[in-house]
Amino acid sequence: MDVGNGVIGIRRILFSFCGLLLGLSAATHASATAPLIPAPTEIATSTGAFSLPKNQCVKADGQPDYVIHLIRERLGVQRLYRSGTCKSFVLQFAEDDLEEEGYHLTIANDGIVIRASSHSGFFYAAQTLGQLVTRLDRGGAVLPLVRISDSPRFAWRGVMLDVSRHFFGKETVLRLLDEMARYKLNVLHLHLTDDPGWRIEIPGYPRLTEIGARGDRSNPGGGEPQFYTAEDIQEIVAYAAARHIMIVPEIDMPGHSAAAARAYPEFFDGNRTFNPANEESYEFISAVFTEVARLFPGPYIHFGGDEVRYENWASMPDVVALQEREGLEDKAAIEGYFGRRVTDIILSLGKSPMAWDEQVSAGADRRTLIQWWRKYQPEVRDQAVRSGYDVILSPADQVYFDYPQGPGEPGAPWEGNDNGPTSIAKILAWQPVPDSYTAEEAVRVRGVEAALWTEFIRTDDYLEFMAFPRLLAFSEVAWGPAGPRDLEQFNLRLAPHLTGLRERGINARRDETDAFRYMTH
Ligand code: TNX
Repeated sequence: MDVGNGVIGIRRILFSFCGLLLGLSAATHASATAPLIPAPTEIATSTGAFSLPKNQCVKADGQPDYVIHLIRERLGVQRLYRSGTCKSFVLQFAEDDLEEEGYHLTIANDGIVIRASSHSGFFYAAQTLGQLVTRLDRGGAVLPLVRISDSPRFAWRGVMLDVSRHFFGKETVLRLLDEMARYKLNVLHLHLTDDPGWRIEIPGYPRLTEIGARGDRSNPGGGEPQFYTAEDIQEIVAYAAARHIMIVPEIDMPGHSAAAARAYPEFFDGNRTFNPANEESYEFISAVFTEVARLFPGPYIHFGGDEVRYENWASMPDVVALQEREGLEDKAAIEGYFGRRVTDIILSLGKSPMAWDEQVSAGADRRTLIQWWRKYQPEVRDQAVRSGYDVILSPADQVYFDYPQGPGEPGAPWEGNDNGPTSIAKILAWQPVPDSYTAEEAVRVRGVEAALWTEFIRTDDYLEFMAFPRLLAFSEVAWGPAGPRDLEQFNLRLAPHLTGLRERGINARRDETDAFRYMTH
């Protein structure tokens, strides 16, 4: 049974077929009959289809509300029992000894069986099932006959959204979470603060939102404050949790902090960088992280630590005194001191620190999860891995979705956008873990994260245009197995997803002709 033959990303078929699926076709046909994104680890299809009538018994004992909702909505099932009184079931959830997030899904002539060991496994199986529906009408759902065995390559499949440069409200975040869940992405990193705006309320520091939250990159300091209330955050966190998505809050420091500096200049250097010698700076930071830790139940707090402009420190008497007292050699060492104070605060709150890769040379605590972004400095990634940090990979060239998608298309004009636009082809070609890594080094790579920086993105429409369908290609890298990926085969699978995104009101880019609507420079 050579179903894996010639199929990109499909490793091997583990299952022995029990005669249920006769007429097994080569899995290459899966692109036509099962346009799944991300592609599952293993899939075997057979000819024929299964109809799931609306009025049938579905046994879903123990499944949480959201999985029930998925099954109802995407499969049109009306009668659904958490503890069944029916004699037979057309869809069943069964416990199995699989790895966390993994699942087996069988659609045969006599019904559907989902096997998993955890809620997330059942959840991802339900997402896959939703993607398999070829027709949903008054009679119910029609699905292809398949056997799928699937589990993610990376535990961390992230998306970063910058809500400081331009603010995106709760509704936008919830819509993004829905799409992330559909494509099996499981971390939303919110870049909550930066120079243009501070976007979270902190008790005891009202000026952060009264002053720091005003304005954005298009309208510096102006307009009404734009930020998430504590209730907004609680709603976002709960919505994400139902979809197996963790929220990682980022409060960027000691640089990229002009918004906080406008509100509380006494903790800063006269410009946009914290004063590392002022004990009150750490009291402030402690209050901020205490509230962040309260609102975000996830284990991580990201403290930024990127692109620190510390020129002013040299002329500040208290910083010079600190440097002498602590025996700090240079400004990088002062940055390291600041980082250690901050990681101590985060650790004391029972959270794990996370930071951009500049913190490797600043000597961050080894418990800091490092996010590598400077793709022109692969040695920083390697140094991090070899010196015992866990890393998340976000190389600007492959996964910064503020960069253009095609030649001449709109996008951020920053350096880093080398080797052509950040196209689907470029994303699919990305092999996150270098071949040279040993097995121990490779496990340090906890995952990957795409970044939606918003200096030039002001509207939901444009945000969606930049994010979709690139996030779908990204999910192929984040979830799917290692190895070469076939662009043509991906594009075949992508076509119905583009239609679906558009039907859901998402302004996904279809081709280069769409880009002209957004020509801004
Ligand atoms: C670099 S990535 C930045 C961001 C910008 C982004 C634009 C990082 C840690 N810093 O502040 O928004 O490039 O592409």
